[in-house]
Parts: sequence; C-alpha cells; structure tokens
Amino acid sequence: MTSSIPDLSVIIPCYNEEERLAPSLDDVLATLKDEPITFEIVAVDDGSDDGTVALINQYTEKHPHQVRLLALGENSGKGVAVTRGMLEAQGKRRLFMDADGSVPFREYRKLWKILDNGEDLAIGSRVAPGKSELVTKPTRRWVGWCFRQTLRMIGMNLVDDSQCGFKMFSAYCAEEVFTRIRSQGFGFDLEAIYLTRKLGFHFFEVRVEWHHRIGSKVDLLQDSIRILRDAFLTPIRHGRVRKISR
Ligand SMILES: Nc1nc2c(ncn2[C@@H]2O[C@H](COP(=O)(O)OP(=O)(O)O)[C@@H](O)[C@H]2O)c(=O)[nH]1
Ligand SMILES: [Mg+2]
Repeated sequence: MTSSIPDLSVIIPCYNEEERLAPSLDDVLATLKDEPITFEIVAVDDGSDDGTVALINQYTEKHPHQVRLLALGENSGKGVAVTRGMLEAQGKRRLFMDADGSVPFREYRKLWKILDNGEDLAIGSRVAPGKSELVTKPTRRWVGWCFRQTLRMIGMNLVDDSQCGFKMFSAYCAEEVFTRIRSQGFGFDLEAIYLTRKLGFHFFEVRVEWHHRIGSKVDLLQDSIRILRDAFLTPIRHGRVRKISR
C-alpha cells in the first residue's frame, strides 16, 4: 500500500470458513495485484471454532500490508460481522463479499464502474433469467416465492436480489448506513439498502457472475423467516431517519 487510505477495502465475514476461505483470499489478492489501486482486506472472524483464525493469520503474516484480521470473539451473525468490518475499514470504497467466493472477484470492476458513475452503492445481483442452480430445487423455489411475496406485501421489495453477498459502498455511504444497522443476521442487506435510500443516497443493481458453492450454513426456512422479521421491523426502527443534505 502506498497511501494510508486505501482506494478499496474488501470485507470478508467468516464463520467456520477454514475449508472455503483460502481460494477466495487468493482470488482477491491475485486480482488486485495487477490493478492500479491500493487496497486492504479485512477478514472478520465471527467467533469461528475451526481453523479460520489460524488460516487468516497465515495470510496476515504473508501479506501484512494488505490483509488484517478483525476477530469478534463470539459468533454474532453475518450482519454484525459485516457491520464491524465496514466501520473498521479505511478504504474510500468498501466492498463486502462472502468467504465462499461464489462471485469471482474480478466482478468487482462492474461495481467499481457504478461508483465511478456517481452512485453510492453498487449491488451485485444473481438475477438471471432461468440460469441459476438455485431455482432448480422445488423447496427453494417455493420458499423464495413466499419470501418475495411477503417482501412485496410489506413494501420491502427494494431490489431484485437483496441477498447476494457482493456489494460496494462509498466510504461516506458505508459510514452513514452501517452506524445505523440493527439486524444481526442475514437481514442486514435489506436494511442497508433501505437506509441507503432513506438517507438520500443512490444505488444501482448489476448482474454479476455467480457460482453455487457447497457448504452453505444458511438455514433456508429459519433464516428466511428471520430476514422477513428484520424487513418488517426496519421501517419501524428507522422511522425517524431523514435524508442527509449534501
Ligand atoms: N451462516 C453464517 N454465516 C456467517 C455468520 N457470520 C458470518 N457469516 C458469513 O456469511 C457469508 C455467507 O454465508 P454462506 O454460508 O456462504 O451463505 P449462502 O451463500 O447465502 O448460502 C459467509 O462468508 C459466512 O462465513 C454466521 O453467524 N452464520
Ligand atoms: Mg455462499
């Protein structure tokens, strides 16, 4: 890193990711090595009880200027992990991504361009007509359908794909949004988009390449219900939030 404020921070929430994290970190480091930007990677350990911390430590030793570990100590949920990482990060732009590397990191360039165009938040989206492996399983399709209908009913259908773990914020937007986040689990994505809009920032959704990875720890039914509960509470929790005048 040449300047103390990196151009880009990459935040990776990690909960028991000893199996899936290394290829993702390698992908980020290899992609950014040849790009004309400075960067930092903030790996947030969410109280893992496997070898995740030891693995991250190997990377911090090998890449002390690029990789750092933020250890939460106890498992607190993805929302808490991303929030802490976003606020700990220093970068002018801050991207969070899942540890499983479902989105090839080179896709960050698409999000980067959107921020170049003056948006404050770029949202990676998996929505592709008839092409996702997820839509083949009937239970997932059914839960997904109920999930979307419920969001529509409560007016929280803000984007086509709120749950894809690949989003880039400007530092200003990240700080205003993540200091207000209340959802501890997977509901934080929707809450972040809601807050972005309510604070008067602008966002844009862009299709990114996405590959199904085994080892997901998401409980489809239970986590969908938790996300819907947070989605329902979000407008109540943030009723008083007003547009920031810029
Ligand atoms: N399941 C789960 N994931 C967490 C937690 N905290 C952080 N994460 C991270 O959230 C990301 C998404 O998890 P993943 O299992 O890939 O979800 P999926 O791709 O949506 O099925 C990964 O980087 C996890 O390591 C947590 O408490 N539970
Ligand atoms: Mg995943």
